[in-house]
Amino acid sequence: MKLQIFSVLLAITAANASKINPLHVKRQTTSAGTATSATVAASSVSSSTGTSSASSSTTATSNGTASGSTTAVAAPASATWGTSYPPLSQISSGMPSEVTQAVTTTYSVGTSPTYFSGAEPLPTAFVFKAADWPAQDKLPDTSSSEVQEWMQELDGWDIPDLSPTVDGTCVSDPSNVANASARGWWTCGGYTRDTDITVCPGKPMTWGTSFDDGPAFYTTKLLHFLHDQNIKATFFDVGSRCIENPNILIDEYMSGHEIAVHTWSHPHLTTLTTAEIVAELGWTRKAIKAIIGVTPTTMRPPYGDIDDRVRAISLAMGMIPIIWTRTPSGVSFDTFDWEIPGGVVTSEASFSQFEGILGNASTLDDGFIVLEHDLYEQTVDMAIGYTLPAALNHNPPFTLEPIGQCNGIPYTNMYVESNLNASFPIANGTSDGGIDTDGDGTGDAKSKNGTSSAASSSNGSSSQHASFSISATLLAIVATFVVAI
Ligand SMILES: *[C@@H]1O[C@H](CO)[C@@H](O)[C@H](O)[C@H]1NC(C)=O
Ligand SMILES: *[C@@H]1O[C@H](CO)[C@@H](O)[C@H](O)[C@H]1NC(C)=O
Ligand SMILES: *[C@@H]1O[C@H](CO)[C@@H](O)[C@H](O)[C@H]1NC(C)=O
Ligand SMILES: *[C@@H]1O[C@H](CO)[C@@H](O)[C@H](O)[C@H]1NC(C)=O
Ligand SMILES: *[C@@H]1O[C@H](CO)[C@@H](O)[C@H](O)[C@H]1NC(C)=O
Ligand SMILES: *[C@@H]1O[C@H](CO)[C@@H](O)[C@H](O)[C@H]1NC(C)=O
Ligand SMILES: CC(=O)N[C@H]1CO[C@H](CO)[C@@H](O)[C@@H]1O
Repeated sequence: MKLQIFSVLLAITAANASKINPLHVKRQTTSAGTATSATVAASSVSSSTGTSSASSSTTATSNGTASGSTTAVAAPASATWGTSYPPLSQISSGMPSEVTQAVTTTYSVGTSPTYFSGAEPLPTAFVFKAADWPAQDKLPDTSSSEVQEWMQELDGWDIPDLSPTVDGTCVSDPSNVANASARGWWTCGGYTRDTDITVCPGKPMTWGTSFDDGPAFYTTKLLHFLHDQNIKATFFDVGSRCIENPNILIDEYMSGHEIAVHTWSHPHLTTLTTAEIVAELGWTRKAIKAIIGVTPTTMRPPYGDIDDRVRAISLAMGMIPIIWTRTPSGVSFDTFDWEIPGGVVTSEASFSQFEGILGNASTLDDGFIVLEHDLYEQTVDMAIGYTLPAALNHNPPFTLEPIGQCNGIPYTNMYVESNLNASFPIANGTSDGGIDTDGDGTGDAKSKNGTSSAASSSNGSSSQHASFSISATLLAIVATFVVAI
């Protein structure tokens, strides 16, 4: 609780002081359409109007396709890339940007990862064609044939008929907040279900390490650091970023990091219709498959915004939701690193938050999961310079593992193509043999033979959000800002 109040105060103060819009708008617009620029002003606040995402969507130019190979022409590697970082006090919204570096390792088409068996070879080099994909950083059209096809994956599932939340936050939605426990809404009260992954069970002092919102320009800096330290992590990748930076996604995957889905345009999923949620997850899954040849079996809802409807949709599509740890006393393991680039939280405050997380983590019987990001230079510098070293140098030290691994999920199960476990990600139960995802005490049916065994229709919540727009999202985000996730 203290943690939340602290961040709320910080957020209010900073938002009032600077009139800077929240990061989450910027976070999905900064890199869109600027893929050709070697140096990126990670803190260009001018994009915070929320309109640039729309205009930039046609300019994504990530091809990176040297013939027969999947590697872009790399800038010469600097000796300090991944090892140098600014003093803590200089990690801020206005910090000068370091020149970015492309991936330096070439992975030929047809190469397979060597760290697990049954891995698919890398597919034909990804070539971005605008016509193949929805506009970046916008809700994909739900009437496309792709989305209609993916909707059929919900057949046989008991998708709870919950109306979308107002904006995915607690402040503007009193009636859904009152029902938050019943609908298993994590955002307001931290409600989880047994199907959620939120810790590393039975592995105290183990940090299930992850980074959200890439692959992006400074991800390569983080990858260098992780490589040097022999750390593997889980990357929750945004579809709009994947098609922009395919070689960075390949580098993540081939380097032994786990790849998971983090939606196409980073919305609050509980606000969306069922078809919109399917579209957000489906297009991201498709982008990852197109680039690295495998389909993730795990996902993270942006902002942790999940309820029983989002859960059931995600599981029906074969993806287990992963959030981050919240202690019984309500301390959410969010570093607020994502608020540094917008000038809302200082690097010192974020790091102090992280030290509190490590302190709390030391008392837990389970390992833990923390929210951190690789989208911005600031967040990468915080990771390589401060948070990761703090955990490694802690006495006693923490063990850092990817989240699947710390949950006993082998690499093979992290991807549909190599997964041989019929009960994973969820048992194909009969009408009462599945796992209870909605908390009603009965199993939620999944009929893999295509026969719908559940009563509810697969497209139950189809009321159209016809008026959904970027500006509506922006307003929602501004409204939420004080409720920091
Ligand atoms: C993408 O490919 C086109 C055509 O081959 C080329 O003109 C353009 O420079 C490439 N962009 C990048 C970022 O590689
Ligand atoms: C509250 O949640 C329950 C369980 O998901 C649901 O059946 C019910 O319709 C919800 N009530 C309201 C008012 O949203
Ligand atoms: C847990 O986190 C809270 C909030 O950051 C902090 O006040 C508290 O000191 C932490 N507990 C430990 C044992 O570090
Ligand atoms: C298959 O997955 C289920 C569900 O996660 C798990 O309980 C079981 O141990 C797995 N079996 C094997 C052989 O890995
Ligand atoms: C398909 O699965 C359902 C539920 O599990 C079952 O009732 C039905 O008999 C199955 N149909 C076929 C053709 O196997
Ligand atoms: C949605 O439901 C309607 C009416 O039940 C049905 O006609 C339609 O085919 C369904 N669409 C999908 C994608 O399942
Ligand atoms: C739990 C359950 O019903 N598992 C079934 C999943 O499907 C396979 C193949 O159809 C069955 O053999 C399992 O019994």
